[in-house]
Amino acid sequence: MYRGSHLKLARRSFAIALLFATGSFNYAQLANEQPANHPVPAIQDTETTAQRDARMQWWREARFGMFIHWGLYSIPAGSWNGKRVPGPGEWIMNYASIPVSEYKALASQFNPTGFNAHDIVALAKSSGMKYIIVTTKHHEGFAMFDSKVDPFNIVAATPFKRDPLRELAAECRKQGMKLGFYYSQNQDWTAPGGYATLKDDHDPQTHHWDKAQDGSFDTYLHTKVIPQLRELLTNYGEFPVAIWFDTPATMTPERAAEIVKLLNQHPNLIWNNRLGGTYKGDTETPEQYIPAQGFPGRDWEACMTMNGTWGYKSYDTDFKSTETLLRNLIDIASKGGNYLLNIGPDSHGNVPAPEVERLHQMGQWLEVNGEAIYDTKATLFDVPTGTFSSTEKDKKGQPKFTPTWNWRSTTGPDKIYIEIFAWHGGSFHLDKLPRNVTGAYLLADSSHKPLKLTRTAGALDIELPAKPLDPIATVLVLNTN
Ligand code: FHN
Repeated sequence: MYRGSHLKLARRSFAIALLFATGSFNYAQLANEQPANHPVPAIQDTETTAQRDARMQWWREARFGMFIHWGLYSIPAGSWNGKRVPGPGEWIMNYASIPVSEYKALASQFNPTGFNAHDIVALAKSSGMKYIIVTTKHHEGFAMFDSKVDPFNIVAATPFKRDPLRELAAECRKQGMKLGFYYSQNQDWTAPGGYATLKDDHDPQTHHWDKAQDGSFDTYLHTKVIPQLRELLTNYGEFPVAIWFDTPATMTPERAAEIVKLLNQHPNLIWNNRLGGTYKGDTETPEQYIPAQGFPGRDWEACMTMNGTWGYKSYDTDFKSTETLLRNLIDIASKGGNYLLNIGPDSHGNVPAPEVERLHQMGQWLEVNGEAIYDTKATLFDVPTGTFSSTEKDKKGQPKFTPTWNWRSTTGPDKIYIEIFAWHGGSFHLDKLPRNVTGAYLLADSSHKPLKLTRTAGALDIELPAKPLDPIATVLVLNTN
């Protein structure tokens, strides 16, 4: 029995390590598999549904947020010693096994004078985004804020000397934007004892590639993570409204509980499912994919890049089209989730032009059609949004899901929104109606001219103009009661 459970544990740890190594770790699965008898109960374990609804309200209404990955990795921008390094830009230190002292030396070159908090917040705003989550310390271990705890930070170690978080917080306050902080609690490649994901040329025991990384994880937790989280939670006024943890790996329930004690002191805070140590947090966080059915009964947020990297990579120009990004937003909203879309500013603090361009275009669509996205609920239609392959598997070994892009639907209290991608003109047919429909119009038609309805035995046909009002998605509104 004892031996068996040990074996199970070993197999499980191995599976987790493998999943991390292959980059296909399913945080939600880990969180859901484990019992909720935490050493320290989190707010989520004790609050009532009404309290939870009140806490989550702004987040549920928001639907669209900006992720910002910005750190020292924007200097090498994907190349080291003249060679292109595979993997996302922010992983360059790990992928290229860069020694700690060499990596830390990047700080003395970091002078992003092009950074302008006003412009970034204004960009998020004009794109229709309602909140920002910014990396305050990514796996590289560099604090992008004024930290008294560790001198490896943007104020103490760079010629820039400014605290971008303070500037972002001030602008978010001014422009009415919510601000949350990403913090890599487990991985830290420059602090002794910080965890690192294993790669081929790392020491298989420690996962390290430099002796300077060796040390005690618990010392790192107590001398860097917890004090820095305390700084982040107390130095920026009403912000952060959310904390975004990442790659929980070696966060045991006891370690996570120490962080939860701190989080519990901020009862309105929202935090995700990646703290680790059995804590489920508030939100599921599918990364780079949209689940076929969302996460019924759970709040969730799909985080995605516009190209193939989170942190800036000078040569990654493989940007998704605005059409794809807008479809993603609509698809996610139709499944009751939020879209956290990433930008990766360069080492001067500038946001790459293709990202700005796409965000502006999304904002233009939302300006007209935002009513169909913000503060809506998931679809009421039981219509598949794609097909599962009987032969191909996805990264998690599940049947591969391929979305179809005909239409999606989102729900308001007395309206059903139908976002039509494939416009056939003439008419739109619905077999079954989840609510009684009293009228219809197109959201982009400012006169809201009523559309002709024809009912036949429970089905409904809505007469549509020959051409769509938007080349990507035209929203049909059904008034319902
Ligand atoms: O390793 C990180 C990665 O760099 C990025 O921050 C993403 C964002 O969700 N999270 C991790 C991988 O899951």
